[in-house]
Amino acid sequence: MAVDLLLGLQWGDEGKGKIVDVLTKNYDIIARFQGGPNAGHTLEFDGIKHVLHTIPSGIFHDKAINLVGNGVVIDPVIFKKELDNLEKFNIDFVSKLLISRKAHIILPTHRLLDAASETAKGKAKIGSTLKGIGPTYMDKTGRNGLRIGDLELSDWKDKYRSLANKHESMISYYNVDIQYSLEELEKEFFEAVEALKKLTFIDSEDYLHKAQQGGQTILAEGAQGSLLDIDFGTYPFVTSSNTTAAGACTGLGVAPNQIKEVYGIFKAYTTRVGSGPFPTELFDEDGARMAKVGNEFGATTGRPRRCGWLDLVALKYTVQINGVTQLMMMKGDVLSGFDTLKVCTKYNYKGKEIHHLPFNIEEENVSPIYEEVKGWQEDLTQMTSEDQFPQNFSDYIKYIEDFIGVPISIVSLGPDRKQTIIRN
Ligand code: 2SA
Ligand code: MG
Repeated sequence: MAVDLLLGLQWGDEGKGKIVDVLTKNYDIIARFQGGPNAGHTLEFDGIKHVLHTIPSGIFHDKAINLVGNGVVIDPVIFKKELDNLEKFNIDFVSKLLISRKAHIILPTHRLLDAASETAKGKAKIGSTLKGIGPTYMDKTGRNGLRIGDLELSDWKDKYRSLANKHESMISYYNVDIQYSLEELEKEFFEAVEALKKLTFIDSEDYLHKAQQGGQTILAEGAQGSLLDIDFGTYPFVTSSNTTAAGACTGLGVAPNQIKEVYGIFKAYTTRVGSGPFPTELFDEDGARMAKVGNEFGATTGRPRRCGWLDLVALKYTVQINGVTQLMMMKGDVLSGFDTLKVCTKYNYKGKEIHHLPFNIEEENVSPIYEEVKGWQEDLTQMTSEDQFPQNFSDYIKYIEDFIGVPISIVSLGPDRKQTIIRN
């Protein structure tokens, strides 16, 4: 049996959580492969909105197993809060939530280091979510990290202590004013670790291999977006993991030839939260309108998201890198009411027209070249089938499909599960 893969094609917040929730009925296992509590995956059904950070978005379904893969970084404190929240909704997570022993742990001092590094950078800050993501992945690749499986060993606290001590000296190296009480942070951390230990830790690559051999279906769930990928994103304004398709292989132990469908999710416009280049960003009323109608605020930090027109140059790039087989377009409903829409189809790069993302994508080098398409006025949010779409909306979909060369198989017209139109 094959593994299908779902990931974001822009700078995150494309709506991955919602679509995973919609697709979960087709899968036995939902597996998160990278990122950590920097993610905010929003799901809405029965009039209630849920935000997940580390737990896979299939958790609200009765049957599916939800696996946190080895590529994920886990903050026990935030994880416990997520579990407490699920408990309120009577979700029996103990029976259907598994954690890879090889996943790395975010220490309280990782969070402090993230804050110290960002403060020291000043204006050049990444705009990180301050969840300790960068420092935790640094310890992973630096071969110093503490892993979930370590919690099963008797000496894990010694390992914890020596790492935390090292972090404390690194924090003082930054020489910035960070106020904290490590004692309080550690109390919360150790309590949360005990809560986490009630869950099942597994050798997840072996589990997934056997599940596949037994004919089970697996959906790999990505976090953030491809333009935040550590290798292929707008470096250094990126996150610290591979958010692209390759990340599913390393973050779950799934072989490339086992991946079948690659679902790529994008918004009908573009958003970005945090710093970094964004060629189609709008600073005018149009952008403000997208932010307002689209309710564009970070699901983890509450920060306002920057908004702009759809960037097809960037989208084509991420479709290629990921080998996307099906596109899913989100939030087309937010664009209702514009007379014309702009779509970026190439860049002006230092005076030359180019069709790809250059190494140096800073604002001063790159400006978008747009084509205009007709907008539509109708409210799309109540539509239940494609034949109700206004012609100009259908034309917008067709325009994107033709440009990218991949079909759009799902059109989402609102945050609720029900506002989802499957096209094939
Ligand atoms: P980090 O915290 O080290 O991973 O931050 C590095 C950059 O990655 C961006 N990033 C994100 N961008 C969009 N959505 C994310 N998740 C939350 C959400 C973000 C929030 O769903 O809204 O609530 O602010 C996410 N996580 C990381 C981040 O902004 C930095 O640019
Ligand atoms: Mg999000």
